[in-house]
Amino acid sequence: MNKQTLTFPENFWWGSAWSAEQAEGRGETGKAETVWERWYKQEPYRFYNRISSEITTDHIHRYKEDIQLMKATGHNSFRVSISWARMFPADGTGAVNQKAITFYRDLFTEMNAQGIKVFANLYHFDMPAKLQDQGGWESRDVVEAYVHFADTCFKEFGDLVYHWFTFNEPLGPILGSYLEDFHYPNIIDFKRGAQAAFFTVLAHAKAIAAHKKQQLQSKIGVILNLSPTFPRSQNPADIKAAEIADLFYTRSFLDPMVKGVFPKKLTGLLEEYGQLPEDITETDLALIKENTAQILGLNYYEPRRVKARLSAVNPDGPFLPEWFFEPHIMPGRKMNEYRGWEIYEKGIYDLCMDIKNNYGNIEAFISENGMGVADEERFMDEQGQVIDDYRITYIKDHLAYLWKAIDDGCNIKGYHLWTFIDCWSWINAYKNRYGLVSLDLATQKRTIKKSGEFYKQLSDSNGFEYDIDLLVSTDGSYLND
Ligand code: BGP
Repeated sequence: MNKQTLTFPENFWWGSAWSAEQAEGRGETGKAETVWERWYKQEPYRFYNRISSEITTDHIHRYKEDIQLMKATGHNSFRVSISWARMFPADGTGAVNQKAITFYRDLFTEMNAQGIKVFANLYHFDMPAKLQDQGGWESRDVVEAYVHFADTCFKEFGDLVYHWFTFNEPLGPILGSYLEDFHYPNIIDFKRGAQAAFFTVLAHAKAIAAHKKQQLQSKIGVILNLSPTFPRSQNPADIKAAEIADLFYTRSFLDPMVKGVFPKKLTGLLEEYGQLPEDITETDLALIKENTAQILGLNYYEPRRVKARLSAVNPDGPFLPEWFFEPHIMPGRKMNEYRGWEIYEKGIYDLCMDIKNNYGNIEAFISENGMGVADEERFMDEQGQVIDDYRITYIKDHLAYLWKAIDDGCNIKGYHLWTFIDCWSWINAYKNRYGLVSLDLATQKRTIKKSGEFYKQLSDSNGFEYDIDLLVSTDGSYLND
């Protein structure tokens, strides 16, 4: 045992994040149909227990109470997303919705009044369905509609927002919609996905250009889901497999959005396999080069472990990144079985060091990290409080490695947990609960979990006591056993 107090830099951002579609509920302001609402109408059986995003955590009606809960759980900052469909209820374009402006202005004003910095994200998987019908991110018109939406937000809310983000996890919709069948409209087509990815990067650059024109005090950046990639072994075939997986999943958005250029190895590979997007102009590339992220959010949940493929690829099957590698299931790994994700705390350190060493030590923060657990009622005490010691352990173990990364020179400004109050998790709906505050779905009653009380202490003391010897070992036991 070697207990030490791990103290974080002054003014560290303690908070959490969620998104409009996952928490607001439809409300009465008027809102265009989103791809999630459309998909639910078409295939409700794809959603856990057939729960849609109609009501979710009903934040739109309860935001004042929720802001009090943010304070009670130690938030000095919080990330929301602004719903494009709510701002432009006709079909994502046309006239702006005054009722949506009033809602977001009231929400942000109240957050600021209560000492909670507003981190506003412009896109979190929630495309207006009619714009998806026009091609979604495969369409230049949709890029222009997004930039108009972004520009409107800068003008309407620029005085209230501390930092802006163009996208949350832009890789997610590409994987979900074009490669892995977990987002509407469930296309399997790499080349179309590559075009959509390219236009997402272009939309990011154009939104940054629009933000610069407004000359706001805030910074603008992007939030990426990044996993450090580990080969199974030092065998050259495993190393090559890991290098290619890393290009597809980590460098694909990180390089163009932060450095302004696409990795040559990736574009070379796509060219060789005839998968490069066709609609790319020199003007696009120049815009991307000039307008890069000023701040970077890092969503970290799990490492990526990879090995060389065992079997040959079916040349008649659709092209996929997995043509070049297979996931490696590391013997002895620690799992969050509910979500199927490995828990590897040191990965947060490796990720931060990558950003320090290879991306100019850009100002960054952990924008998501967290543990979704099913049936948390099991852990309720007689007063109805969830005693989630496993979540407290998870947070501390990750924060200890984050502290070490900062100690080793990483430019990390904060930590945001996923999430604040249990919210709707896309196709998993309310299966896994992530919150510092539990939600009774039937009554919408909110109750602070034990982790919420811990988070308040953590934020108040800007640190916590930790057995620093644990930084070199991981022991495995988590769930209240
Ligand atoms: C991230 C998303 C969030 C959130 C979280 C947890 O990838 O940005 O929206 O949902 O993951 O994942 P899930 O909800 O799939 O369990």
